[in-house]
Parts: sequence; structure tokens; C-alpha cells
Amino acid sequence: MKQILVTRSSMPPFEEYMEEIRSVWESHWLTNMGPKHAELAEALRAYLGVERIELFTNGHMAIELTLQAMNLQGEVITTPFTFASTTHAIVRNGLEPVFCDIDPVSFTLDPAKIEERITERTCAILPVHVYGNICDTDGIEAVARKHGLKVIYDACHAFGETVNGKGAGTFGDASCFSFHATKVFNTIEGGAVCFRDTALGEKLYDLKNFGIHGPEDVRAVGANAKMNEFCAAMGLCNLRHVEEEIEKRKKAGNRYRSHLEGIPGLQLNAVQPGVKYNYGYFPVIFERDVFGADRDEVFTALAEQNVGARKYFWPLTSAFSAFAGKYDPAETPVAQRISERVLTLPLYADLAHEDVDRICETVLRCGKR
Ligand code: T4K
Repeated sequence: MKQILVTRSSMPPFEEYMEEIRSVWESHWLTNMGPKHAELAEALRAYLGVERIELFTNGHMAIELTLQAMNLQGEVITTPFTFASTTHAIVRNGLEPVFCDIDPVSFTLDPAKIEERITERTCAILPVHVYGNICDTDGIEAVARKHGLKVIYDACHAFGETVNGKGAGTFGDASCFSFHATKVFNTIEGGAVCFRDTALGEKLYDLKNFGIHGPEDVRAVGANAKMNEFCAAMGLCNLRHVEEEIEKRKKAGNRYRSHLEGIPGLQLNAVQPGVKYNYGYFPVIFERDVFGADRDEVFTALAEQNVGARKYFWPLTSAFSAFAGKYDPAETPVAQRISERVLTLPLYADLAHEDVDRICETVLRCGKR
């Protein structure tokens, strides 16, 4: 039986990539902010509609080094309904994550609940546009302004999205993107931070390049998180095709909806008014008592058909064994409930519609058992 995984990397035609790296090969300039790096940064700045951008080796280093660049201390209010990276970026900076509950429809941080978690030690909010669902940015900004907090968006799932025509990377003090192989747009591995403040940009540059300013001047204690020329070249190629890829994802996503919308006991991702969505993920929430099967039963039935759906995001990051005994996932009951019930079905540009039909048949059969 043909194997279908939760996603499949988008790739340009082989010849297009070969042509793109020809100049890299000829110049022997492989990394350290070469011409491809500069070209991609400018192309992404325009595409994302942001003022400033710094490229990174991956989305995680983009988040971790942004927190470091802001010199934060104390507590960061965040969501536990996310990939490990979001929470780890906080903890690895010596900061304390304070987990806040999410909205049951958008699965993003609930601004009213953020306010309840603020203490005199709170320094920042780190919300996630999970599955590309845009957070309540107005609500979050109002809370942040009132209490003088920084806002760093984990926009790793929100590539190419706009809200009433405004780029998803324009909110907060900074927005961090992932260009990992599994994302809507990839540079194999890669990431970026979008921001407005030039001083923050200088710190980010220092942190990604050892603080080096010329061969004889090291002004800061930076790490190494530079994107190399091969990754930048992949990005230049993939960027030419990304709109077409999103359009194909949209068709596959709509095919899922044609089968699963309106089925009692299934909650599909809500369409957000004014948002140009990127169709990165297709999460479904299974209510066992109504649908007739729980998430784990559906997961197993799909696995038997060689379909690798994923439980993004279970467990909650606050329930990771790495943090055993430190946090109580029951303090975020909505996140806990969603996390126990969610399954993300395969979705990628080349996913055949017959495969979507087959996946939906298996899902629906579970409910009828
Ligand atoms: N914040 C959020 C909210 C994130 O979701 C992520 C990453 C980050 C921050 C950090 O960004 P990065 O530092 O990663 O740039 C995958 C990705 O590795 C990870 O980037 C992503 N989130 C997360 C949601 O998914 P895994 O552990 O599930 O990956 P893996 O290896 O199981 O791959 C999943 C599927 O993707 C495979 O079944 C097949 C497909 N695949 C995978 C690879 C590696 C491909 O088609 N090609 C590939 O090269 O984490």
C-alpha cells in the first residue's frame, strides 16, 4: 500500500536548482552572507511585506536568538499547544515559561487569559500562529501596551499569510518564521526574523555571526546561526513556485472539507475572515461521544492504511517529560482538551485528490463502527 505521510517537502525542478547553484559552485563562496543570502533576504522582505528581515539557519534559532537579543529577564507568557521549539527557546534563554490557555476555535492564545497570568516578573508574550491561524493580534497588542511587554510571534506556520492585506510578519516587536523542509516554503532548513527596530536588527546580526564586524573586531558574544548559500538558493527557487503550491494545497484542503465538513463530532479548522491562508496543516478535532471514534482510533486506522497522520500538538509542551513535575497541563484545560483530540491529516501540494478521498473514507468508517 502506498505510503502517505503528513507532509512532503516542496521542491523545485532539479534543473532549476542546479542552475541556481551554478554561481555558488563557480565562486566557491558557500556561506557567510554571500550573494544568494542577500538576494533571498531582499526577495522575502518584499514577498512578506515586512520592513526588515534577518535570515537564520532554522526557525528555532530565529526565536531563541530573538529572545536573547531583547535581553529579557523573568517570565514569558506563552502557549503549550505548539512544537517543542517555542517553549525550548524560552527555557534555553534562562527565562520562565508561563503557560496560558488557548481559544477553542483558533487554538491561539486567548488575550483575556494572558492578562490573568501577568505578574511583576512578566517581560514578554510569545504567541504562536498555530497551523497558520492568526492570533488575536489586536487583543495581544492591547495587553502588551498596557503592561509594557515585548511581543515575539512564533510565525513558523504563517508563511505568506496576510491579514486584511497586511503581512503576518508585521505584528509585534518581532515575528519568527521557519523554512524547514516540512513547511509551506522551505530552504531545506532555515528561518527568519521580521522586525522594524534597526537596533534589534544589529543585535540579531551579531548573535547569528559571533558578533563579528570585520576581520579584527568582535563586538558581541554571538553564536553561529547563518543561512548558507545552498539553502538560500533553494529558497530562491521555492519562492518562485510558492503561490502555485499554496493554490494546490488549497484544492486538497477543500477536497478534505467536501468530505468532512458538517460531520457531527468533527471540528475542522475555522476559516478566519480577512486572512489569506497558506493551507499548511489540516487539523481535525475528534469528539468521541458524538463522532463514534476517538483521535487515537482514527490514528491507528490510518496507520493500518499506511497513512502517517500526526498528533500535532500532543503532548502539550508543558507535559513534556523534560519538564517532569514543573508545570501542570490541567492549568490550560482548553489546550489539554484540544491536544488529546487533534489529528493533523496529510496535506501537501502534490497530495492526490484520490488519496484525500481514501483518507476521508478511512476516517469516516471509524465513526460508523
Ligand atoms: N515553532 C513552531 C510552531 C514549529 O512548528 C517549529 C517547527 C518551530 C518553531 C521550529 O522551526 P525549525 O527550527 O524546525 O525550522 C517537524 C519539523 O521538523 C519542524 O520544523 C516543525 N516545526 C514540526 C511541526 O514538524 P517532526 O519531528 O514532526 O518532523 P519529521 O521528521 O517527523 O517529519 C514530518 C514529516 O515530514 C515526515 O513524516 C515526512 C515529511 N518530511 C520530513 C523531512 C525531514 C519530508 O517530506 N521531507 C523531509 O526532509 O517536526
